[in-house]
Amino acid sequence: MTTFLIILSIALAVLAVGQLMRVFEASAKLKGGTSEVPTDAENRYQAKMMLVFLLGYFSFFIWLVAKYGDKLLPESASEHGVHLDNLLDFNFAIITVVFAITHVFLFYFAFKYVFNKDRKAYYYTHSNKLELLWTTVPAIFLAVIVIWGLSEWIGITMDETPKDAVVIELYPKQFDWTARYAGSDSTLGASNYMMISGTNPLGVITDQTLMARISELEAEKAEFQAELDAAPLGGVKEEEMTEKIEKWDRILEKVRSFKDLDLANRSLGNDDIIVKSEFVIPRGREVAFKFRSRDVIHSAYMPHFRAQMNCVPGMVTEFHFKPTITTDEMREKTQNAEFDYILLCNKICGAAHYNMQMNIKVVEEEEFNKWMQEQKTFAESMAPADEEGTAEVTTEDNVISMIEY
Ligand SMILES: [Cu+2]
Repeated sequence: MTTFLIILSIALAVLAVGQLMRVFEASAKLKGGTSEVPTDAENRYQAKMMLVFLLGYFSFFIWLVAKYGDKLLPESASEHGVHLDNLLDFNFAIITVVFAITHVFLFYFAFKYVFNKDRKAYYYTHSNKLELLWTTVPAIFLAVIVIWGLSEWIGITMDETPKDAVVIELYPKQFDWTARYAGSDSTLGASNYMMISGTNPLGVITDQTLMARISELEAEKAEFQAELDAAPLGGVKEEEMTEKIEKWDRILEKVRSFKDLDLANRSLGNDDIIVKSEFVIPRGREVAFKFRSRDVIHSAYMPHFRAQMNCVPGMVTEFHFKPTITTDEMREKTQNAEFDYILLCNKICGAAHYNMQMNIKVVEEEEFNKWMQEQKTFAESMAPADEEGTAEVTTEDNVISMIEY
């Protein structure tokens, strides 16, 4: 309501000023005193106002930079982030210099060359030298910016990741994130969205999940079959159930084909570590991120690390970076005991998009290794609650007999 009233008052004020101007013009015409051509005094007054505006404009600009200049981005906490900040500063420097020069000229010349009936304008049409100058100089600056930016981009997306990198998959869905560590073998286990179930939110393919998924799909199909058998012939229900069964057959066929992954591949996921709500990364070691998406396009944004990547359904995107400041150090630097690094979704992906975030904790390497040891591996977390110890890994024979019964 307040906003509406403010907008209404502004609109009315603009209207009132417009009407006043018309009254003023009409009365001036009646008096017959003013002409359309301004007098010399009026011109000199306008010229001086140009200088006043120039000063006010720049004072305001300097005040803005002084007051809000540090509000752009928090301190960078990754190695390449510092380079990116330098690149951004380089851009700002160019923009500021050009902005200052052009605007000083614009308003100062309006003042200096105020109308004078004894002066004739210099007729000047073309200069090859000038053309060359204002084409080449910006071209050189643009080339520097593009090559600089591109080399940073290649550095975090295409350069080979070091062997000792921590490999983490970030898996978004509407509306949360799940992180999966590659575990001791540094390789993420195979995965597929058709494998996703209540206990396997990322669809990781291991012998155990494959068996479970197949029997789950079989059971669901049997349920649909029972409903189909009970449905009256020719009804909507019959059509619906037939379609469902056909769909389930297609999924089953695909899921069964995962047995073609060799045994080694089906065991890669066993040591993976899946965490929610917060993930931990070590300072000073390269972290290689891989992104998938379960539903729509999301975007993994980690502002403190100057990193952002789209997460696209059906493909894997990736980048890697090296964190340089631990969470504890950052808390000290920012004088904020509650500071946390954060992963945000930066693509408006639906109603609860705003809530799609995950804390990131940067710790020293020893602490990271200790934390990793404390986490349950995927195989352990899949073990039924009534069974003690690690999950039993099924042999290939068992899987195949399950699949081909
Ligand atoms: Cu999202």
